Amino acid sequence: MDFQEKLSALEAEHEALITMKNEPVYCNGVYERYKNPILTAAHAPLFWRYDLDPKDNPFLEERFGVHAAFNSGAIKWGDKYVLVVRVEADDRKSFFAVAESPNGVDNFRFWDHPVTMPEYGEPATNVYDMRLTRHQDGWIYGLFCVERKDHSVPGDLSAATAACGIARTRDLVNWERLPDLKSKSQQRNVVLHPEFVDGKYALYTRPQDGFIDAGSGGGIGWALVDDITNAEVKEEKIINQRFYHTIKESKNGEGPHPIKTSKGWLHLAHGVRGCASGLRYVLYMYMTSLEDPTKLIAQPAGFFMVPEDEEYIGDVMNVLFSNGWIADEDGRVYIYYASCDTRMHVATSTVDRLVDYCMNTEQDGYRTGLTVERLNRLIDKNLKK
Ligand code: M1P
Repeated sequence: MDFQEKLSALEAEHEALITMKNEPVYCNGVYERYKNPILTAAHAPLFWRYDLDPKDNPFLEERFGVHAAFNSGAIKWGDKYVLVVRVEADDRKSFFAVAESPNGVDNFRFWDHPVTMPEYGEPATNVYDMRLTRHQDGWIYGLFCVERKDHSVPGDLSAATAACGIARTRDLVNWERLPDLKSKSQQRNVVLHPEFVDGKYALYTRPQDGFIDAGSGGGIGWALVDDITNAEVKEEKIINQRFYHTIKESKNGEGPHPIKTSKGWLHLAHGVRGCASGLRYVLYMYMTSLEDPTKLIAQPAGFFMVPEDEEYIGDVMNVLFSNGWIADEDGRVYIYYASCDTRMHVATSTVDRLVDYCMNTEQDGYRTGLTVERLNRLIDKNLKK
């Protein structure tokens, strides 16, 4: 095949992948999963990966490797469903890129250029996991993890620090970088609440002792901030705790910002526990009060979603992670989740079904006897019919 034939074949294959129709495959009453991942490394445009000049690239070799497309923030943008995707290059560095779909479940296409994120302070070694918030103040904020080398342990090549980067935009193209969040501890999974609370910006935080370990950080925290252009965590209250022998024993983290419903704020989060095959990341839900967003009002037992089938396999096995969802005007909810730090998927539900799930699924009793009692209550109710 000559250069043009090879390129035409690649283009046809790429277009077929992008335009592949997606269908719901499974429903447990709470949500539908979909047949195909919605974004993978192979969705990256060919003009990101190949030098398309036959003179400079006669063998049509890949010149820039895109390895993964995962952990995406999400926002409705006009009538489009838009993700700010964590794209990871072959060199392990990730960056943000915007992809849009006309219907939220397939036909996701990357915009031509990745996001050029301005630096703040020491340039980041890596950035990832952006949470998007259309805030009451009129800006769209992106909060994300900024990873830098930890210079205090020069002999340790893996030593790193995690901080919360803050940027804002009005068009998802031009970003104004604000100072990183000041905090006594390292921080990852920081999320901006969409409304002012007591006239202040409100953050979901995740204090952690080290880069990986949450350690003494008790769970998902809450902090009020006077000035988002100089944000500092002064006081932090844990609002969703880790707990022994649960799906969030090792750590947890807020997903996207919560959805406001008539019954309370609806939250999606990830919980992590250790097992023989490493850390297992699953998704779970909880709700907080509208009057007091720090007050837990519902926490269904266990996980909401876990990796299934091919979702188990990837760069970092046994991981589901979500930092983006979209609640449409008609009450439909698009839950964007990644599997194994490799690819993006969608699940769909509605606000009503998710609230019902949270309000009517009993909570964890923290011991097996209470789990059996919970099951027996349901069995007895059904058998009485
Ligand atoms: O590899 C799984 C996840 O590990 C981290 O999650 P957490 O912040 O809870 O420790 C993040 O690096 C996340 O991006 C990744 O998906």
